[in-house]
Amino acid sequence: MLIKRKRGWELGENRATPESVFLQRRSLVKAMGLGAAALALPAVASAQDKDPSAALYPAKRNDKYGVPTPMTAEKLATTYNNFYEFGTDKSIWRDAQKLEVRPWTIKVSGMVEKPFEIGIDDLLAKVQLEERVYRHRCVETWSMIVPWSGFPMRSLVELCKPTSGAKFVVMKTLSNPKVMPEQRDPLYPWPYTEGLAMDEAMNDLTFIATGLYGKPIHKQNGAPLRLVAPWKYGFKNVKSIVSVEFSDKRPATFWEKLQSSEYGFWANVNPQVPHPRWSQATEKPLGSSDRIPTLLYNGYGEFVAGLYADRKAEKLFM
Ligand SMILES: Nc1nc2c(c(=O)[nH]1)N[C@H]1C(S)=C(S)[C@@H](COP(=O)(O)O)O[C@H]1N2
Ligand SMILES: [Mo]
Repeated sequence: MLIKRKRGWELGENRATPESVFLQRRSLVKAMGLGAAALALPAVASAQDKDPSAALYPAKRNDKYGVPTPMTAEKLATTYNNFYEFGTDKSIWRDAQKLEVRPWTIKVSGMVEKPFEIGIDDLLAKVQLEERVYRHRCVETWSMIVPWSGFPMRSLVELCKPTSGAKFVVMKTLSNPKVMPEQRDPLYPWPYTEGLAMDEAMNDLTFIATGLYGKPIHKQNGAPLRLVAPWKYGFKNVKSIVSVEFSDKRPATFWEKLQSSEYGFWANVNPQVPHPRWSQATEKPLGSSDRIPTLLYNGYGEFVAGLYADRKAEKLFM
């Protein structure tokens, strides 16, 4: 049986604004007697260039779902991250460079015609890449607007050939405690697991990101592939996926296992439904000092509200 440790509050660290993080880092750098150059991102650019899929980017932009503005600076979106496998604070981007993203195999299992494995580059060769600029709303109340590259989740589902009884798709992050030190902490329900109902997975908006800012996706953002469901709180967007499983049962997800009273399966963004410990009415865009109103379904209601018409009895917004 799973031992639960009440650590849900760690995902509620909304006091650590990006500004304060940057200010702290700047004073640290100053204290160490280093110049502004130490704040630059030395390793990241070369990791992008060395990626074997680099030539596939940038992909053609699809503006069908809007092009929200203002775009978050790449430096902010790639240095302020949630990736608990590498640590519980926001500054894990440097440690995440240890993640090896080749070879990378995705295992397809469960209720499918035939289970199989596929390498990331074989998968990339089977899909049509495009760029989409999406809003991202973390449950902790920070938000960003970034250009993902990738392909519709629907293309992945079709490739997997689920059987008619499949109702949910369950996705998991790589297990590798050597590289991801927090995975040695047995009180977390590793590996990070998320899921979508089948109709959510097949929705036009649901995206698998393999690129970011016109390049292969950064390791800290979930290379080589991560989920992007922009109408849901950010924790649904499972990173560095190695397993895609189809099931007739709703999975228990990572945060739900840790703290089900605060983090549920559906997790749709709704400014009217507060988190038990803070309001969700407004959000703080990364790099901005002003709060802005949060929108129902993070502004994507026209594309996704219909998914929930027959699910009113569920806890849709937590
Ligand atoms: N495997 C894994 N996926 C994860 C997380 C995580 O800790 N581990 N954090 C989630 C949360 S809470 C958010 S807000 C987003 C953050 O994505 P970003 O770092 O690319 O902005 O990733 C989500 N996916
Ligand atoms: Mo989040």
